[in-house]
Amino acid sequence: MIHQLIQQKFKEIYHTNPLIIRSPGRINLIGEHTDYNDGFVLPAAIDKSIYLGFAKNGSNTCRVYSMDYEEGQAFDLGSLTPRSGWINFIMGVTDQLVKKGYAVEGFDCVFGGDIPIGAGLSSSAALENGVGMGLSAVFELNIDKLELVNISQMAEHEFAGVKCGIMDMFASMMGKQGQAIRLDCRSLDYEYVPVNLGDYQLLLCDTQVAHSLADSAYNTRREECQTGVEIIKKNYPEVKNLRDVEPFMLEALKPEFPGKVYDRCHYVISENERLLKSCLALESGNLTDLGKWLYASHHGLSTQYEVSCEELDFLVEKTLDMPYVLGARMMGGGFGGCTLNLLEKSQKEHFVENMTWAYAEKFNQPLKTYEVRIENGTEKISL
Ligand code: GAF
Repeated sequence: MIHQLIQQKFKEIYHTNPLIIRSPGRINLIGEHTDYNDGFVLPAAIDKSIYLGFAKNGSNTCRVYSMDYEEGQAFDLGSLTPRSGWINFIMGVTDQLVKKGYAVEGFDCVFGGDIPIGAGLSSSAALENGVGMGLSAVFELNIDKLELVNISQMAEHEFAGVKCGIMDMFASMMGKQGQAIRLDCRSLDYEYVPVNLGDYQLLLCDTQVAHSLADSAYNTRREECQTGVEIIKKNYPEVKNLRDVEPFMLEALKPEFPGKVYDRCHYVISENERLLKSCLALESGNLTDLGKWLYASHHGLSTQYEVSCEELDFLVEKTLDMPYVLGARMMGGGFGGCTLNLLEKSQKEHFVENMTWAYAEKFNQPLKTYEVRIENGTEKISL
């Protein structure tokens, strides 16, 4: 068990017993690039997690060891400025806590886990949430979960330089076994939606690529959406964000949008509608409809929002002639990472074999597949 390895390593390096946190990655059923547009998302925490051990060390220095990178780094609470690599996520959260006036002192930490890195399963949000909850527990700060989610998001903005929405950290923190979270990213109202798939299951296909333009393109998409909102607002002052835009408003102003802005806005507005319909489909057990919305979501992400890539498109298209697959789409920010597939359980092996073979033939790259269970969010665990 990973948490036992963490405990062992902690004792070996720091000669004391840690408090242990488990913080999971996430999937998102549908509702992509809608979170920063005040829209809806439908994510869930998964059974792949980061485990973190923490203890105070009575100094002003924070010492952190990554089991996965087999590397230790340290920083002082008085000099919290961004570096590169994994330490940024830990420094970023510590920095937010300090800025908010929480009484954080020097600590020791060991972390490691089984969330595939760079696969779009939000290992960074899991790490940030784990650090927030761990430090809150060790220093008895009593920070509530929603505040921790905000802290993680700000850490990502300020230390990782990605102006991400709130979905990843929210899903990782608030997840509940067997349920997806239907989150309104404007009000942060949320409800749990049971994911009962009967004879069907979810399976992820990992392209194992992470194209380098992902971060810059993410920030550009945000700006394009904002440009759209500014234009629409002039005619419809009640509009605060794309969430408030009705399709007729977009059509009426179509000639006024520069470049790709119309397409970007059209995608976001349609994706919000697809999400609401997907929730109904899930609630009524109509998985065939759910599958259709997944395919439609991918089509929009690929052709209108343009955040897919050759590898993701290939994997989704490949499933179109597999009658036992109800739906598939790219998941997360895009430009690599995983596709989410909804398929008949009995065909899983056949599916994996076919996809692996086809992917290797086309890209000369291995394909990894992951079965995921929907699990609880970030939590303290006892050993
Ligand atoms: C990334 C971001 F971090 C999320 O906030 C979200 O925007 C997602 O891309 C796209 O839906 O995971």
